[in-house]
This record gives sequence, C-alpha cells and structure tokens, in this order.
Amino acid sequence: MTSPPATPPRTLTIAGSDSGGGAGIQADLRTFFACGVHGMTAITAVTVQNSLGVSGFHTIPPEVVAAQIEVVATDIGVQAAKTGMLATAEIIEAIAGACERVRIGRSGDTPFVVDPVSASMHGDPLLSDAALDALRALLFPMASLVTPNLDEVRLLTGIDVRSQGEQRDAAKALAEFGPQWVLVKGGHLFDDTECLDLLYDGSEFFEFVGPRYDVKHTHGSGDTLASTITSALAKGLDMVSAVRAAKAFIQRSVLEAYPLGAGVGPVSPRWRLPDSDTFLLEG
Ligand code: PXL
Repeated sequence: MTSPPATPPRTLTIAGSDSGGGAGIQADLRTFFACGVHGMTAITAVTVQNSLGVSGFHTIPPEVVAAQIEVVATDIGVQAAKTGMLATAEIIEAIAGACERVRIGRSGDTPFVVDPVSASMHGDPLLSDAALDALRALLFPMASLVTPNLDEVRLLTGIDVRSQGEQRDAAKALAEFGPQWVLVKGGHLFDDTECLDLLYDGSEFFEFVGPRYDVKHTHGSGDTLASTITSALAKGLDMVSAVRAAKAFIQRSVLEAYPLGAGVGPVSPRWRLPDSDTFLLEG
C-alpha cells in the first residue's frame, strides 16, 4: 500500500473575488496552486468585473469575513496569510480581530503579507477612503510585509514617488506604521528602463532589479506577486529569499500574460504546469 500524499503548507488569502478571473481571489488561488501550497479563502467582497473594469461590488458582512478566517485557521491551520481588496473599515476591523485571535501576524506566529489594494488598474476604487486609516492603524502594525505600488504609496503616505531616491523615502515613511518589512514596488515608475522593487526592514535596504517588460496584459500582477511571497513564506523561506523568488516568478508570469476580452488580460503562472496544454488531449 502506498502512503497518502502529504498535506502541503496552507495559505490563506483574505481578498475580493474578480468575476473575470484575472485578479483577486482567483489570481491568488491559481498562484498558490502553482507554488505547491494549499490555498484557502476569506472572501471580503464580490466584484462585478470583466477585462474592461469593475462595474460594482457587493461586500460580505464583516462577521462572515472574520468567521471564514477563524474556521480555517482553527481546523486546517495556516502557515502564511495575505490580504488583497478589503473594501471597508468595518471589514478591516473584523479581519484585525480575527487574525489576532488565531495568531496571524507579527504578534502571533503566522507570517502576514498585507497588500494594500486600493484601486483596480483601471482606477476603479476597491477601498473606501475611510478604510485607509484602518489599514494603516490596524493592519500595518500586524504585517510581516506590506507591498504597496506607487499609487498606494501616495494614498498611504502622501509621497509622490518620481525617483528611486524617493522610493527610499517612501519605504522609511511606511516603516513608521509598524510593519516588519516594506516592499515598495517600482513598477509604476514608467520612465525607468528597469523595474526596481525596494525591500526595507527599518534599517537595511535590499534592491530587486528586473527588466521592464512592455506588455499590455498585467491584470493581477500585484496579487500574483504577493501570493507568491506568501507561498514562499509558508514554505519557510526568509523574507529576502521569498521576495527574490517571487520577483523571478512574477517576471515569468508577466511574459506569459494572455489577452482576454476587449480589455486587459491576466498575468499567468501556467508555465509552472508544463504539460497543461496537451495533457487532456493525449488520452
Ligand atoms: O489587482 C488588484 C485587485 C485585487 N482584488 C480584486 C480586484 C483587483 C483589481 O482589479 O478586482 C478583487
């Protein structure tokens, strides 16, 4: 008799659903799968969305968001968690309470990646203005890592980053809110020929430089990066190694992005599954 497969590391995404399958929960789950971890979900909101943008969303009651976190953590266990679209201050308060109770985050023992998603790539808001305060005050101090892009940096700190020097200033300002690590993603510095992601632990900077790809289809790239880092942390990598591995993973996934609908298509981790095109056809 062969022994049953071992249980993989478990990861939890606390995020919104994208009906178009490009970003949010859907991007997180396929990234978790491609990274060899078991993905679980606490859904915060259901967006009405296609490749052209978000036309509306419906939020889940805060106590239901909290309950999703608590039931999976107490039964299945969580080796690392992440957040995406959180929508409202009330949902953020419920998440902070639930994560505290099940020891997700800095005061517990489970790494916690907070991706401060504020808007879709088309500019549709995914977080209320009132929720920015809750994000900074309640979730940032619990975070092992925060992963803002430059639009989110501007909303969170007021710093309008135009250069790599200002990227450092932003990292320092974000560290003041209490996360253990800050990753300021430079993807939106469109004039730079390279793409610098800057990691900071409050004293030391680590630079991750990659090529800037001129691609149209980048939907879900931030979610995919954060869920790859979460998967790597769940597997026991240290933060610098996790970010390095995730940067390589997202670069390849951006190159594999495909067109979808009339708008912007998603980045794709399908390259991790080499025979997925032919498997079902070979019989
Ligand atoms: O990529 C950020 C993001 C996260 N979560 C949801 C989204 C988006 C962007 O559109 O729709 C649900």
